[in-house]
Amino acid sequence: MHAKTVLITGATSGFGAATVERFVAGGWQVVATGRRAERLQKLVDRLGAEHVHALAFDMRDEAAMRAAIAGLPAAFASIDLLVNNAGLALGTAPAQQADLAQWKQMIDTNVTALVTITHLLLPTLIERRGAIVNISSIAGSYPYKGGNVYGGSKAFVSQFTQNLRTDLHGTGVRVTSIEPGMAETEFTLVRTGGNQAASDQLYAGAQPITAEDIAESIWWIATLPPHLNVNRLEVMPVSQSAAGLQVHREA
Ligand code: NDP
Ligand code: 8X3
Repeated sequence: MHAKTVLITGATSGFGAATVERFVAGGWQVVATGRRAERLQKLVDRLGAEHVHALAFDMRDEAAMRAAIAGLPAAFASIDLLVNNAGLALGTAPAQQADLAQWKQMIDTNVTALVTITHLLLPTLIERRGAIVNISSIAGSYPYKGGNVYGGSKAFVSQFTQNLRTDLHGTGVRVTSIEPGMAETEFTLVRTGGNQAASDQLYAGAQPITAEDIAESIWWIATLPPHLNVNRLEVMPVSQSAAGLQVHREA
């Protein structure tokens, strides 16, 4: 039996990098994507070029994405699983103070690029009765201050996942949305424009989800018997829970 192949977007850090490790450990072929080519190369050097193939491109560049996937060597070209993980939050300001360019970058990455690569790989995934795991977020279900477009983009990912599932009815393709809560990765560093102190402060004492926790969840979903589909998986650290509604009163 041939090894299965997974394409993981956003494999240069956090959930994506941990997922590369998990699937190589499980005997899969891995296509690892991201912008930071040197980080991808380190994965290839450590895990072996026979197991990991690096594709460095910006997810927002559709031509680069198409060229990279069209150029996959035969040993990595038959994708059984697409893990749509690349994504980001930018800024924590309320909508009325937010930067429009940051909003557009989140939509371009979290929404437009995700649907583009999904559309591109759907024929292969259908042919192989494969699977798609989309990394959404609790931010798509629970509003919080400063979540504005990030949360909106993740609500799209969650609903797109369920709509895909309906459209793919009868194809055997499995589709899952994973919706994690607070997880310690480079996420907050990126969101705050490189503020390590803010990142450390957010996670301090909270025992957040780890990248390995999410990688293990993806592995579990991918290796369930083929008649089972996890539609959505919401995961939080025990230290995190919903905090309710707010009321503004005129003075
Ligand atoms: P990281 O910042 O550690 O990883 C994000 C990954 O996305 C990086 O590999 C980055 O690669 C890639 N990426 C971002 N923009 C682009 C782009 N334009 N082109 C290609 N790749 C891109 O964060 P996480 O691991 O935490 O995030 C992974 C996913 O999980 C995201 O979708 C995020 O929204 C989601 N999530 C995170 C949570 C958390 O609390 N950490 C909770 C819930 C969901 P590079 O910069 O090299 O291009
Ligand atoms: C990341 C989780 O709660 O910081 O998607 O938005 S949260």
